[in-house]
Order: sequence, then C-alpha cells, then structure tokens
Amino acid sequence: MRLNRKNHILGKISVDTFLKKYWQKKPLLIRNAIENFQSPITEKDLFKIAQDEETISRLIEYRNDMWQVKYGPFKKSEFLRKKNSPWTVLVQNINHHFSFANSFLNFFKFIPYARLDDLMVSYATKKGSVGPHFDSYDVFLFQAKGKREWKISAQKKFDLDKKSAIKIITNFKSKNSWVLNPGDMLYLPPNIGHWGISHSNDCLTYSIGFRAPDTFEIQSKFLDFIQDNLSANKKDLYKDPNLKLQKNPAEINSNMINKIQQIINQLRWNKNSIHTFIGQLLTDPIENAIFQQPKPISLEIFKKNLSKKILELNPKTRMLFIKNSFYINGEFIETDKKYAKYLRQLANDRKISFKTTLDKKDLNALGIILLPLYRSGFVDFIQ
Ligand SMILES: [Mn+2]
Repeated sequence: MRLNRKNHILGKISVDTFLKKYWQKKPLLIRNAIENFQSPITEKDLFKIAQDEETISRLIEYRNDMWQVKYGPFKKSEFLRKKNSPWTVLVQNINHHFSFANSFLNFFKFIPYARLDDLMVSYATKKGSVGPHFDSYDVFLFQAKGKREWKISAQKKFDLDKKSAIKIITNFKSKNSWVLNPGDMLYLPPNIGHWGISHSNDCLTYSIGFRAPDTFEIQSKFLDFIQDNLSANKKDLYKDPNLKLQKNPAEINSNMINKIQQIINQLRWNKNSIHTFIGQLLTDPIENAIFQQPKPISLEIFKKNLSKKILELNPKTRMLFIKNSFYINGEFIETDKKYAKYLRQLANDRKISFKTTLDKKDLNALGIILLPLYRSGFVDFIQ
C-alpha cells in the first residue's frame, strides 16, 4: 500500500467532478478507494489511546432499550467486553497519535486544511452501532477493517429521541444501504441521515471529519478580537463642558447619545485586521492540545539541525497562510517576504528540508524565524 498515489482515493471520480457534484451536495460511495488496504492501526491501539487523559473518546452501546454513552478516558478493563454484545468505541484525533494516520490525511488534500478537523477511528463488535443520526459536518467514512453496513436516508425532517443521551433519529427511513469492505469509502455531506451497523467483530472505520465555524462563533470571536486589540485610552473620559440645564434630569440628552455614537463609530477594522483574525481563528489548536516543549537549544545548534534534518509540524499544529502572512496555532509569524516560500512549503507539506538549498545568511534568517516555533513545540526534527 502506498500513500503517495495522487487522488486515487476518489476511485474513478476526478477531484473536479467530486467538488462540483458531491462536496456538500450528495453522498458518494467509492468501492476500493484503496485496494488491498490493511489497517496499520488496530483495535488494541485504539483501546490504548482511549486511556489517555488528553484523548476525546466515547463508548456507545444499546442496552436496556436505550442508547447509552460513556465518555473517556477509559480503564483498560472497560474494553474486556464480550464480543457477542454489540458496542462501539470512538476515538478522536487519531492523527495526533500515529504518523500513519497523519499521512493518511494527505489523501484528502483536495479540501483546504482550514476545513479539515481530524481523523476519528471507531471500533465495533458485530451489530455494534451508534444508531441512526445525522451530523452537521462533511465526513468521509473509510472502512479500514472488517465490514460495516451503512444505511442512508433521503429525509429532510428528522424526529429525535428526546430521552437519548446521544442524537438518535426515531423516524429513520433507509433509502440506500451498502456493506463496506476494507478499502471502501462513503462520503456524506452534512445533515444526511445515516446508520452504520457493524457486520463483523473486527470492524474499524476511519472518519475523516471536516469543520466549519458557525456565524455566531465567527461574529462573537471577532468581537473578542476587536476587544483584545482596542487602542482606546481609558483616561479619555466623556466630557460635556457645554452642558445645558435639562427639564427632565432622568432623560439621556441627545448630545450624550451623539457623542457615544461617535465613540462607537471609532471602532474600525480593515482587511489586515480581518486577515489576522481569520488566521488566528482557523489555526487555534483543539481545546486540550498540549505542546511539549523540547530541551532548550541555542540558535547555532538549531541552525545545524536545520541544515541536516527534516523539520516537521507537530501533528497537533495548525499552520495556514494568507499570501505572505503565516499563522501557527493561533499565533502570527513575523517573516520577511523573501522567506515566505519556505514557510508556504512547511505549511503545505507539513515538513521541510533545507539540506542543500540555503546559504549562510538565509540559514541564519530562517533559524531566527523558526527557532521560537521549535521552542514552543509546534515543530520538531524528524530523527
Ligand atoms: Mn455520523
């Protein structure tokens, strides 16, 4: 299995056709998206990661006529369950743990990184399911091991189970159903009712999930951003040296209203501030991400490493750019235009090698730009 064959993940469909006809529009089943696929990630790996404090994981089962959910971290003993009872465990951000999972995401480079959320992996025993439901986000469901049946509905209106702890559709009507084998994949746009049921005791499904900020989030975070960047002076007090006696002391006079309106109108933003806001918003790391800081090293040693080794982004790192402005994990990177091409390469490929490309001056300049990122644990050298 090779991970560098271009775009073959969509089978016979070209990226252009996919974007035009399917993305955010309608489901697509791709048989043999990857031929002879064998999952390097096993259920044992999942159970191990689900014990980690930092991991977001869920265990879902249908028991006593009810959908039940338990949130991780889990104890090892909690996975010593009977294989003849149906259950599912789902673990988020597997790409933060396995370099394989991280490179698997390369298959989905035809969608901008700014839209990518994570690779979630779920394991289910036979008949294990999380029930009929819909999601608000696009997802590719890649069958990695075992068999899973996917039923999808064409409904627009769903009734939800009010008693359930998870989102369950009570009036689910199946329109299509397919049994996916290893290497098969199903793409679903947002809000399509779907129901996956494991047909084997070794069912592993990779979910490549996308994210989309909602309008409320964008607006409220922008107001926070404006507040954080206020340049107004707190000593600049409201003044009214021309105050006139007014008939009703409780009335707010029009002078005061006009002056406050003027002050509010002083709030300004331009394209640059919007760029900074967007760059910071979209590279904000996931909530519980911890970046381990390496042993401190000098600029000289960092430069030596830079000229010999490959530098890569930490799997948790989000790095995006707008023209020559770069953002990494919510921070703006100051850089000379001359070095933008290297940072673009680092952001696009998520790694970079300077082995033969740099003279002393450039190596020094890039060392100065990249060392703080290294110190924050945002980038590291491949050993
Ligand atoms: Mn789903």
